[in-house]
Amino acid sequence: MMTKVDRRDGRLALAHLYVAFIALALGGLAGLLQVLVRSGSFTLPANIGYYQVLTVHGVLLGLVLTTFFILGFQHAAISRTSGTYRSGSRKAGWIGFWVMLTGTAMAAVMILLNEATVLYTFYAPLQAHWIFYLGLTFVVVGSWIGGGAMIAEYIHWRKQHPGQPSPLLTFMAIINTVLWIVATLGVAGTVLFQLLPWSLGLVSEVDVLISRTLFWYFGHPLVYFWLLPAYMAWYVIIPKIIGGKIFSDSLARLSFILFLLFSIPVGFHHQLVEPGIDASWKFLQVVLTFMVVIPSLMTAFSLFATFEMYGRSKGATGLFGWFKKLPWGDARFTVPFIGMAAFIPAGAGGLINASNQMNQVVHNTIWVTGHFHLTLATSVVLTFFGIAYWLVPHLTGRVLTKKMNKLAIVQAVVWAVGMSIMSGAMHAVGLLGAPRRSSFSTYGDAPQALDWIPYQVAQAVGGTILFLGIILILYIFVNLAFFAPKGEEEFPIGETADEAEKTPMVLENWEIWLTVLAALILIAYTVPFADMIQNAPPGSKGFKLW
Ligand code: CU1
Repeated sequence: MMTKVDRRDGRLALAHLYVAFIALALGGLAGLLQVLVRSGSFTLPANIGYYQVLTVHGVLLGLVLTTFFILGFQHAAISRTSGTYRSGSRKAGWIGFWVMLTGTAMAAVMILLNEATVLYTFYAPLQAHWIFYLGLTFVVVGSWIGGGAMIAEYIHWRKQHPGQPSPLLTFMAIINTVLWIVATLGVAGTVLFQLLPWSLGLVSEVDVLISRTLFWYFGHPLVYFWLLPAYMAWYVIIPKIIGGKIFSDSLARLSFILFLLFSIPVGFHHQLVEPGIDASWKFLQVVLTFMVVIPSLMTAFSLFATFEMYGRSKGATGLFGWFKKLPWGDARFTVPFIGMAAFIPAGAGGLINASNQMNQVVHNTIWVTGHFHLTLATSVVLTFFGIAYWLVPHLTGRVLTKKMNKLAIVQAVVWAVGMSIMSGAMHAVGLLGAPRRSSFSTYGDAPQALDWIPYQVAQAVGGTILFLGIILILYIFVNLAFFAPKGEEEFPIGETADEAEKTPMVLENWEIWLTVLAALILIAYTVPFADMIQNAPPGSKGFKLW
């Protein structure tokens, strides 16, 4: 196995990371503007609209930062664990990158021109300029090309090593790529067959229920697409950083397979209050949603087993003695660990959102925003930062200095404090009924609005602290990319514990898992989707192709 990512593959990965961090800078600024507006004491200059800024923030951070970072990380991870890319795959990786970047630029220009102020979920009947939808299509297609390169390298490795399980990190990246490709079929469907023709004026109506259903077929697995790379770091990289071992290769693979199976056929839990979907289908999908508890608990168990095994090997005694033995001074561990800790309240909130009854309380309130600022904007993003602290210098041939390491830990603490305040306030005022996505100017006359003000101010305080955190991470990123001293930074890959069972090959049998996946999707969606088409409201032509 290579211990260093090939220079040429490294450049491909780095290109993705540069775009991701530029998106973080601009999207973070947009986030700051939003909380300031919501505090009620700030107005946007130059006729910039609140919802426009909201769109910039959501698209840049939710879609651009994540997709580019993840593809860059996965390219590097596959090259590191399965060997240097063949030139065809690397070329495909670059084509994918440029297609995605072109699409991003198209969408960004339209958002900046205020021609695509449709939020990052771009639900109909909000309508954007067709160039925005075409740009999104480019982003998705580009990601398929990049993902195709990853799959090609994986297939090549399997052919070269018959009968052997693939490297764990490669396997995980491939699961995430498959999840992404299957999930994006939904968003590609609504964009290509509904939103794009509609924005071009080729059709006069869009069936909103169908477009939302296709969106959420994609939207829920989207969050797992964000989460799984963080899990890759927790399962495979953190054990090596702390000097321990991966608890079980098989358990890690099985949990990733379960995440793939249970993240896609569940989009209805975002549509629980929507008419036009029979309650029994919503019930089935909610049950499938809750299945995700199984791999989640497997993951938590596995990670803490690694921590405990390591601590005990260092002589820790008692129930929690191992906790003190962990390398708290190492940003590569501590930053993702804070992310992991945030996942405990984040997961609990997710159970509330997905529960039909409790969802009624929080639906479309700013609680939901608070929720995904714990999941995506804390657990995932802090883990991504933790990855960047070794990945960027590894790829640029530099090192993470003691000083930057310390600053990275400060950054994570600033982030945790800012997010606790902002997300905490969002959760709390959401329970009081404050709507998500709205600004004070739109609900200021509501009788409850006055009660919400202190929470909006708290959001602004937390958001401002978070913006400070963004300045810190950008400073560290630029240092690691361009200024840190030259040297060798390790790309850590954990080894499996000696006591772990041998990995059974059934875990790598794609025929089985893809069949189960297809069956689950068909069971969960065929009948309700057919219902939507047959019972499309008069005047709506439903899904144009049908
Ligand atoms: Cu969801």
